[in-house]
Amino acid sequence: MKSYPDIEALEQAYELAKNRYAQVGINTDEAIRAAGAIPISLQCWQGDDVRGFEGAQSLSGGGILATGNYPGWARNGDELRAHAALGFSLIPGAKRFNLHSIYREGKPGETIERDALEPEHFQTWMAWSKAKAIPLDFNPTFFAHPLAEKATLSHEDPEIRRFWIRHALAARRIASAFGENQGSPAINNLWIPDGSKDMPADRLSPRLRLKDALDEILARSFPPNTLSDTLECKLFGIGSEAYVVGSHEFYLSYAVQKQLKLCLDMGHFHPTETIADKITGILPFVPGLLIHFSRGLRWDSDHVALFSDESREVCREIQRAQAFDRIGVALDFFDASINRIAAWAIGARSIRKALLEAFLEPTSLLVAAEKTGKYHERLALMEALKTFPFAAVWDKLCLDARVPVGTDWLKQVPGTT
Ligand code: RNT
Ligand code: ZN
Repeated sequence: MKSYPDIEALEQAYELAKNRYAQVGINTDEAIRAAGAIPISLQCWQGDDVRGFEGAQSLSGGGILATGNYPGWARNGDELRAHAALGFSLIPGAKRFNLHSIYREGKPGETIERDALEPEHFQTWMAWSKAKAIPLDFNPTFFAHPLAEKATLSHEDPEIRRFWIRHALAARRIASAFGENQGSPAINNLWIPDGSKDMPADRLSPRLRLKDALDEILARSFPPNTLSDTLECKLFGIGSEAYVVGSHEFYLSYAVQKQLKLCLDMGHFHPTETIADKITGILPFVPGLLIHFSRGLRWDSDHVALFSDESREVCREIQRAQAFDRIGVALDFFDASINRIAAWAIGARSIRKALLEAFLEPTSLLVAAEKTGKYHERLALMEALKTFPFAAVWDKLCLDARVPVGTDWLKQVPGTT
């Protein structure tokens, strides 16, 4: 029996697939190149269930939750970097790594207040990023902290609010240092958990305080070639079911007014609401977007992102709008019930697959049918594309990228039989 993967058979299957796609005007070699070149930013927090290195035993506070007790979460920077490097070797195409402030490193046991964080606390990350040629992204951390129990940037106590403003500024400074280190902007994404479990009597005041806080945070300018700011909205969280200060309408309005980028997380809207259609609705009015690929199961549960209808539609929309230069692709899930390296591999490979499928779409044919009112033709082609030999092109993308084909990558994951 031939060993798997049978490279010759894969190459033959690819040649047949290439011809099939050529019949609808698609060059599969080009699609493979284009899909592989889009960076996917892997979330460091899947590696340790959002624990971080401040000494927290488990994620608590802020209304986000990693459930499960699968062994093997990374306990320090060296382990997290080693696990991430193994994950990278299983994922084809360009990659970035996305850090949260709580992943700062210091001397063992050292307390570093979040408003006193400096680029030096991320020196090891920056050296690693450079050595591996993996650019970094960043996030201030507004959860899992005693001062975050009631609220953060919208807190009514000016002292607490100021603490979080200083933290947000520190995060921008650090992200800008990343950008300088890597020679391209680091995305710094701001998400706060502020909200209310039950119906608030005053929805306005916290929003006005958040607006003022953002004004102050964003007043400081950094070279745009080092830092790119994004704001992430949310509909609800655990403990903020009735009201979230940083809602979609709030950040959308703010981003349009200040010309900032927005982050759309797939789990942050009503359970039946999807984000694909929002992309071209927002893009004409803001400089860009960041997508958090995630999978909510009945709620914003942050399950591993998959090659799902929702992910595929988002990638298709970005391709059709030719907007990859203005839209960041990032993962945001944290499943503590499965092997964490496998979670990265499953999620990132799935999104790479969705990107490839998007580049294999003969969009111009669909648009031509649309323009001439032949909607039956458009629908027929969309339906036919679903059974094109996509798998052979995906296998070829993995082969070219020298990462395992099919489920072969599982052999590399510790604890897999
Ligand atoms: C929370 C947001 C946010 C976080 C990460 C850890 O609902 O999605 O992006 O998941 O910052
Ligand atoms: Zn998110």
